[in-house]
Amino acid sequence: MTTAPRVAVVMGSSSDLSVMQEAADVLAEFGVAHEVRVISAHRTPDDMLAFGHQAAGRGLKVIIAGAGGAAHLPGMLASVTTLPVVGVPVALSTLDGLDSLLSIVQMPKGVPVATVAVNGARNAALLAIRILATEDDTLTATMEAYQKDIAAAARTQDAEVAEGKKGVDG
Ligand code: RP5
Repeated sequence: MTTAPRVAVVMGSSSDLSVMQEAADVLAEFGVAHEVRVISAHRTPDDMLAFGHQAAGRGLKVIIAGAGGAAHLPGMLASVTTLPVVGVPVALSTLDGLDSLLSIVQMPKGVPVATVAVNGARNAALLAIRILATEDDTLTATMEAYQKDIAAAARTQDAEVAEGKKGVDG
């Protein structure tokens, strides 16, 4: 039996996958059932609207939406669902992702998209997991363990730099 996805990772093009795969990888690490889809606000607008309208009814709890350039996918999904939408601005080969960032973050009042950093797919997944963890004690415990791990890694860096084991040359 397959578990119904709780998070959807959607993107405007398969060219976004190199960035968005990290979100899927983090969800897998945390054992969160998810689906990964390519749905374009501009090329398949009817599919996008159908996906957004059906998302909550299908049992999804959070949508992570990544897009680049004229990045309308996260905002348009947010306009047709009550689910939280986390937007990932994907950097294209021009403009360094600033175009994507501004397209996603500058939403009008009433239609929120929680926008992470340019190419910030990892944090998008971690935010989705935190949202799920508010009603899932197991996920909360896994998140606490993850936070301890990154704290330990930072303290290791501190010790290495303080002891002079690591300099600017690595
Ligand atoms: C956006 O256009 C996609 O999210 C992608 O970041 C960008 C370019 O898409 P391709 O032309 O590479 O398919 O809608």
